Amino acid sequence: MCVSDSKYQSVLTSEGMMNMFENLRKFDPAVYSLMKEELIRQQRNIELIASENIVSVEVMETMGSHLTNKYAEGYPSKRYYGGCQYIDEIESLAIERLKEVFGAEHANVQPHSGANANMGVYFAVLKPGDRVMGMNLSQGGHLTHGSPVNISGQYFDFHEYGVTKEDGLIDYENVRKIAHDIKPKLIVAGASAYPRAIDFKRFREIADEVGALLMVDMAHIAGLVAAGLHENPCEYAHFVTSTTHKTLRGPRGGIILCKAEYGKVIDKAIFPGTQGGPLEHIIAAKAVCFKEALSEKFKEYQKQVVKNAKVLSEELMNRGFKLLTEGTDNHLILVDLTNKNITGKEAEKVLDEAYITTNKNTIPFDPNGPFVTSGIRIGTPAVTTRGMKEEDMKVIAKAIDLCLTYKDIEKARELVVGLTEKYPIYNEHKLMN
Ligand code: DSN
Repeated sequence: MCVSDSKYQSVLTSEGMMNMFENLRKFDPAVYSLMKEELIRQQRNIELIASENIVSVEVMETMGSHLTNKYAEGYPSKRYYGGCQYIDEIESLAIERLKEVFGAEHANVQPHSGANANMGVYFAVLKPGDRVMGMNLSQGGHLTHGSPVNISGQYFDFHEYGVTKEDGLIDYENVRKIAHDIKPKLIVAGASAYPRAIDFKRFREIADEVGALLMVDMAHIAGLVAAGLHENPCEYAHFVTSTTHKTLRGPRGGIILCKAEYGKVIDKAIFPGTQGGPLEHIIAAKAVCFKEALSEKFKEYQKQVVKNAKVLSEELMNRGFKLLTEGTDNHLILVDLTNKNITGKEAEKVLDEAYITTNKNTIPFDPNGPFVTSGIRIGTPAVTTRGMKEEDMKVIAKAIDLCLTYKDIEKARELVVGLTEKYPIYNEHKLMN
């Protein structure tokens, strides 16, 4: 759908975000105009994808900087290239800030993504064929936690654990039983579609009982952990991996935290083990993100993310939606659509027509496959960054209900546009909120 630019003048005029790209506009109008369309989409839509967020202008400026010009293979003060004196300081600053945010003993800020971070830990401590445990992908886990289509599932002998059919919560007794049966070398905890707090202490107890190492992938909840709203896995896990762009609200990238004794082996596994030159423009933007994460404002933001998710989940349940675990402790909600006579794939499409962006998601024991699914996953990080609060969550729940129950797209769209016009994503180069 083509949207008239005039409705989005605050975003697109001389004061607006696209003004940052004047040189690009002149040189490459094709890329520029697609970037503009995407900005309009982001401004117009309610972003409910639980793994997405909206970075600050400061993070964005740092990413799009001359730091991309520099090769810096190696680590601060141990590089394979000259001219790294300022890059060394930037990367060291990122490392120190990251350690402070999570109270970690050692930090590596070079992984290009969460998948690379996970691969780094596997490469550091496993040999091909070693036994590992990870959460089942269709019950809330992640591709890189041993899915057979991912390198993790093909190179290592992953065994799955999951949630109970009755309440959708992680079945810790079953985790324990599997661990005792197979004696894994590594247990992977963490999820990409699990709405409840994860008991990392219990995972560590199980790992200790069988002599396994524990890795926690906290990508989804990293911002909540940084703000003290979720148990910190660094207290219990030998290795903690994360992305930096979900609740943590930084640039797209990955990180690894670990106990000091594993620092060397982790660093070697990332470079030269699985990556080449680090992305120093992204590492600098990570440093900016970590500075933001240490602020009071960031803690307030994360509290609001959780409050918003709670209100949205209650409102959806009041409107007859079934939610996995009947609610949420964190930033995300998994809606089970089996009582709504619509698949996840159809729901995602219908919501998108009303400018509500979500993703279809399998629910535990899903009768449909991963391309169709019986659920949608929704999250509050991005809408909270825009400044939306509890009252706005009620409007979002109503708009979702209008789409999925009453099929009234027009009315839902009116509600959505009302909200997105009230909360611009960027205004005079400043992120709202
Ligand atoms: N793709 C991410 C998510 O949406 O949860 C995880 O990597």
